[in-house]
Amino acid sequence: MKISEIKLRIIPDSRDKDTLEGILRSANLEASGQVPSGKSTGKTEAAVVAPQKALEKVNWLNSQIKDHEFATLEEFDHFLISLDGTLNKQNLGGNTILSLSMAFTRLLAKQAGVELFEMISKISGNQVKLPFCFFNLIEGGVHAENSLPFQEYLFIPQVRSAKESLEMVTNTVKLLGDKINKEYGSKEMGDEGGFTIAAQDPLVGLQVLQQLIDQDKLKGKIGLDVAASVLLKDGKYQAGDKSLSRQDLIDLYQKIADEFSVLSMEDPFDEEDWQGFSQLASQIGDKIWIIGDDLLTTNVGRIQKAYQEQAVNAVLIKPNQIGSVSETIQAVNLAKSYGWKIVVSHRSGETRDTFIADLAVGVGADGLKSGCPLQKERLVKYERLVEIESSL
Ligand code: 2PG
Ligand code: MG
Repeated sequence: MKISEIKLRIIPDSRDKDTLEGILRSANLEASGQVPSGKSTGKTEAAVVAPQKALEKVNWLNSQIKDHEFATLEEFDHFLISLDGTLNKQNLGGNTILSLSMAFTRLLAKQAGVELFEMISKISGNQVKLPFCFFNLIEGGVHAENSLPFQEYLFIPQVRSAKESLEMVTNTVKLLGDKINKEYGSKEMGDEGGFTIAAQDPLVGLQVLQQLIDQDKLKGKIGLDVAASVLLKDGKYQAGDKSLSRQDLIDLYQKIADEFSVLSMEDPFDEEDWQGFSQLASQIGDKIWIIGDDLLTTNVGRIQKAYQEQAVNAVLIKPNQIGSVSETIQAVNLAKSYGWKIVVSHRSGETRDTFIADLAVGVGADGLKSGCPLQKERLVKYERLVEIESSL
């Protein structure tokens, strides 16, 4: 495929911050991709270039790309990656490259007359599968002021139907909001549209969700994203008013695993605390998904290291952490070869692009984490899953 024109546009994200939309034209086809941005970011993520700076490179990009023929997504991505010429994509920005890489994947689907998820399934060599929905209902950490120390309390319906999962949560969020308001007087929402709770004890978020599960108002399990990198200060983890050592945290997680219906724990330790991850994985990894996010940054090198260290049994996949679709797929396939669970994820600053829903289905992921459906940017991804489900 030849690209006749590259365009970049600045659009607002869910936090009203500028982000990029990349648009590609090939003959009479056009496709685009919008990129999100994170707040609790891993240190080894691809660089983000200011959208205004990215726009200044469009003419140059157009001059470089004309006359090139791309047979595959990988060829297209490698072309941009080599134009960038740095290890962390700091010249063009992972955001610029990813927006164009998403657009190119959509062009391939359009050209072949297939759905995006079908194209991703073909490119990645994986069978299409519907993921579990990871709904972020209660927020804390850096995504919510005056709330719990852990970043996300997720509810995961244990049904492989996006339609049923979304209905269950939509029918219960009002009840949850009223309960939190009555018991804790918290009214604010977090960055991803979830509720906040003005309390210091990290167990409170778990207790609230567990009560709804015990009353049969919610049918499923709980997931946690501790996002522990932001908790580590001077060698100790600051969880609310408590200062915890690695061993204290391991004991806390053991208690949580024993007392609550927990399916997954994401980033339970700092991104360089490999020992914490390995100890926890050997202690409770046989029954809990230990998910690496900031730890792994969708990066094959870090995923390999985590395998050697036996640090996790699951990976969070965020395309903008690595900055292209083909590298994202490589990360998924490597993690799959280790037998790990795959959870595709949005970022805390999101757009209305639904690419990750197709990605999750196309690579056959086990989960899709897209925040709380009360916020439009999050809802559209779950709705896209429902649409895909009804087409299968
Ligand atoms: C996370 C994400 C998304 P952020 O930590 O998993 O929920 O947050 O995009 O801020 O890194
Ligand atoms: Mg995370």
